[in-house]
Amino acid sequence: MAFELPKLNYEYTALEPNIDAKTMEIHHSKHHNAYVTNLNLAVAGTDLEKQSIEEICAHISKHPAAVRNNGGGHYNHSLFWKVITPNGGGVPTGNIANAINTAFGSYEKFKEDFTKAATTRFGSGWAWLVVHDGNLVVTSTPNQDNPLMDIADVKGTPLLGLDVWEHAYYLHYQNRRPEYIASFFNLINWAEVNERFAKAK
Ligand code: MN3
Repeated sequence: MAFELPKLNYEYTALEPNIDAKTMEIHHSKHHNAYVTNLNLAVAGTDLEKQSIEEICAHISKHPAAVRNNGGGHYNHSLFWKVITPNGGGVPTGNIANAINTAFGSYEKFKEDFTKAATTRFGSGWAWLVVHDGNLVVTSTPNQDNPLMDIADVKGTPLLGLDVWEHAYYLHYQNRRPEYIASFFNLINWAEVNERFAKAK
């Protein structure tokens, strides 16, 4: 198979109480798994089988909707599992801390902007911190789109992404998306974000 469901670096229970074990299990083993299965079906027998998911996203306007939806779903979730971690959160460290201060004025202002992007994304989608033309920018995308895609309003290299589909929080938080977003800041893996930032520059 061209694409595979990545293993998590932690147990489904490890992000409690911020994200409950049942949500993690269903989100990873059912939702993400379905994006991988359907992406593989959509690319089977085409030259997309040999492309990386990043390359596929970069030219997404040329591909069928099944590739856009499931390819985006695979890329987005693969990033999401890595940018959250048990014992994560707190203020950023390393180069990303300075870059956030330069771009947003302070970590608190970044948090406010990111929270607003995640809260106001109507329906299903994602909030992002990206490198766009050398600058850090907060943006959001609908459905399983992402800033790597040539159709994105704000294009860039994703450093941090938050899934705000109801399947990401509804079991525990029901309609309380803002509480789920607040909990995300307890989980951010700043070491991972720094690694992505170093490669994006
Ligand atoms: Mn999801």
